[in-house]
Amino acid sequence: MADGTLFIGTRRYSSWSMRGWLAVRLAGLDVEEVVIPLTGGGSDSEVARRTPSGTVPYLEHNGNRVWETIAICEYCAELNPALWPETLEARTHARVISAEMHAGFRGLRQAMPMVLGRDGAGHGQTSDALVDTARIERIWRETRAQFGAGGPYLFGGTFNAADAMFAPVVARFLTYLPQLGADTLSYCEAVRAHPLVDQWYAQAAEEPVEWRLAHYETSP
Ligand SMILES: N[C@@H](CCC(=O)N[C@@H](CS)C(=O)NCC(=O)O)C(=O)O
Repeated sequence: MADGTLFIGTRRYSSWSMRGWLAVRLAGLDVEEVVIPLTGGGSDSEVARRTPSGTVPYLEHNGNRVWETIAICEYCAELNPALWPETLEARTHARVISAEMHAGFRGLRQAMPMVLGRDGAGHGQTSDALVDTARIERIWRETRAQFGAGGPYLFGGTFNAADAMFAPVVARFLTYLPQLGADTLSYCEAVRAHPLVDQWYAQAAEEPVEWRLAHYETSP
């Protein structure tokens, strides 16, 4: 029997679920997955009924109840410290940029919603989204320059919780194709090729088309 349950939303759309799922899988937790098709929210939605905060991801594990993606990452790192880098300096930076991701980039998130498999080239390039894009490129560039020697990820050869936090941004960049530096593109390719990210995409592609929401498929 599994040690708990991870509640996630439609894989095609749910960027926060993707992050939480990656953290849980990186940590190797044995949990059953429950996918709740997203319907656009509301107090009577299934997500609202089945989770404390009315949001996914939501993790129940060995009696612990964890919501908020950044808290799920921290919980997973308690059980598998390799989710954060080894040195205090790198670990601090990983937490800082993950917190910045968790709290920010609203312009990008609104204009370029995650829609895996959609051809959105050229869409969503509002000025706010492009400001966020530039900031994210800078974070990735500086992080990799300082901590990423010897591997394709933010902190080198190990895909960690910080990469998980930014994986849906990679998905957005690959969908909407804003103008990006060569170093950004090579990071995006590495993240997209990671086996867990690839598994998430493959499972998203198998979701019923009835789960699709016109709002995400056609806008902005
Ligand atoms: N701050 C939350 C945000 C989670 C969130 O907004 N999740 C969306 C799906 S990506 C959600 O559950 N929305 C409610 C719904 O669609 O019913 C976190 O970090 O986990």
